[in-house]
Amino acid sequence: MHATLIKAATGEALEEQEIICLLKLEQPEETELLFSAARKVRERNFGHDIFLYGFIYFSTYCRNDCAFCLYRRSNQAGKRYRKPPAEILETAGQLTKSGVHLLDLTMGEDPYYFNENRFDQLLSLVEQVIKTAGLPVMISPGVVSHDQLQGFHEIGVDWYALYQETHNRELYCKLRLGQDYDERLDLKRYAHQLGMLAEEGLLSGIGESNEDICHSFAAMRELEADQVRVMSFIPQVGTPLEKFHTVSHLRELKIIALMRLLFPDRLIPASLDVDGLAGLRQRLNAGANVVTSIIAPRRGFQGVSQSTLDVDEGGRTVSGIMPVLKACGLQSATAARYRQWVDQRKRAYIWK
Ligand code: SAM
Ligand code: MD0
Ligand code: SF4
Repeated sequence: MHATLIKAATGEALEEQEIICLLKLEQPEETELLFSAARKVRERNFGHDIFLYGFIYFSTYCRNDCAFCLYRRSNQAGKRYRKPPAEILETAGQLTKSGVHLLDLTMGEDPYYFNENRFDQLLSLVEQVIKTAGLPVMISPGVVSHDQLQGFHEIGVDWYALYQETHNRELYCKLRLGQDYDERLDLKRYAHQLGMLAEEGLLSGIGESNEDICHSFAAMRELEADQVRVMSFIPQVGTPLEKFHTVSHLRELKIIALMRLLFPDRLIPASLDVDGLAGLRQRLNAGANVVTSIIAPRRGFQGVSQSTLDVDEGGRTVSGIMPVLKACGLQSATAARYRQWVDQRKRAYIWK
């Protein structure tokens, strides 16, 4: 294992068998070696800087029926809301003032906005957020048409987030019911063609094998995803996977560390949406360099997999997470540093 970690830390490619060995580590002394190698690689590429993402889940209506999601169309238990533009803008301002570096505008595939005549309303809303906040923006709207994605690009959206969850087609079909695998993957390639950055993401503990994870790493490499994430599956009330026997979240931590070793200069989130504030430290210690799912408290905005955990208590705010960053020997980057990272990465696509 030592030899594999040294190999990885010096930037040498790992064989599938070596990745699988690392995924199988269970002993704390061993996993700690993996995490500390990942931290070294993060420090070499990003120093002590951590980027912070504000999360605005502005509509929880969705036309899809993903097996894992609280907000799937058929689930009566998911709380539905569609926030009015004024409230979204106000929240964007509040998050910006609090010190986040990016705003992630997320929605279910809300039929209201997906109605062709209303897509312009969505574009103008996002444009207003960009203008008022003056921060880089990510959109997570689900599957849109090429023209619609181009529309987002033209108004100045920097990032397109769209997670495959798995690159095992059979498992994908059981998770994203009735949704085309290739269409979803191709849209991320199209984002790059437009000159936007793309985020790819995985679920862990949802029945995937270690080989599936290796295959996902290869797919992420091929896609040249700019940000790569993994989140432990959290079973949701009222869904077909409500009683699913999931696994320890240690698996997510090992995948984060492996992502850091395999994609040293990319962004890797530590999401507050899995284990809340209590789970932040271990994710940063595994090599993540972005804190995501920072949510404005007491405004009725929700998370995705932990829809309410720590939100109103203020645990998912910039001031709430600062002590954890500090305890890990890390600091919040400057907004200029984040903008610079985004611009430099985007230049790579313009010249392709
Ligand atoms: N509706 C859009 C879509 O699905 O692309 C945007 C929402 S997207 C940010 C929701 C993501 O949260 C999913 O792609 C999945 O990775 C994650 N997620 C949803 N439900 C989850 C759960 N129960 N446990 C863990 N992650 C979950
Ligand atoms: C997060 N709850 O960062 C958010 C969400 C969507 N782009 C991100 C899954 O954890
Ligand atoms: Fe809809 Fe996204 Fe949830 Fe799937 S994951 S049901 S597309 S909100």
